[in-house]
Amino acid sequence: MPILLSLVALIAAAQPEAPVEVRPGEPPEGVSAVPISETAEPIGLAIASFDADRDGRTSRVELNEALLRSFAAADRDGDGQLGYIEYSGWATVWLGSATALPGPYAIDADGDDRIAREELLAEFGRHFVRLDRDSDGAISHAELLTVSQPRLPPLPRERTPRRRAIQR
Ligand SMILES: [Ca+2]
Ligand SMILES: [Ca+2]
Ligand SMILES: [Ca+2]
Repeated sequence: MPILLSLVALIAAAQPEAPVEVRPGEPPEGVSAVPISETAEPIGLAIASFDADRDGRTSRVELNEALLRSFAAADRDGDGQLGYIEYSGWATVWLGSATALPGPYAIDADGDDRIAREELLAEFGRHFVRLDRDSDGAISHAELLTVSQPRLPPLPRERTPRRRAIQR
C-alpha cells in the first residue's frame, strides 16, 4: 500500500501544473486590473526646469525670473516682444515642441500677434496657480504629474448595424 501511494505521488508530481485559467476581459493574477500611467504636461517640463536653486520645487519668483531670461533670449530682433515665430522657438526649447501648449494664441491676450513679457508671465501665472494643488506657492514635481489610466482598446463591434447607420 505504501508503494502504491508513493507511485501516485510520483505521477502527480510528473503532471504539469494546470494552466492558470484567464477569463477574457480579466487580467491574469498578479497584474493590476487598472494600469496607471503618470505623465507631465509640456508646461510641467518648463516649470520643473525653472527650479534655479535645485531644491526640487519651482517658486513663483523662480518661474518669473526664468520666463524673463528665456524671453530675452528668444527675442531675436530685440523689440521687447515675441512674434509667433520667435515664440515657436521659445516653445521648442522650453515646452519641447513648437506646437505644445500653451500656444501663442492663448498667451497673446490682446491679439496683436505679438507676445509681451506681461502676457507670457500672466499665462504662466494662471497655470502656476492651477498646478499648485496645495497652494503653498511652489510647484513640486508631484504636482506636475497627472495620474491617468490609459485607454484600453475598444471592444470589437458588430459591423453590419454600424454600416447601415453611416449610410443613412
Ligand atoms: Ca526652487
Ligand atoms: Ca500681445
Ligand atoms: Ca505646491
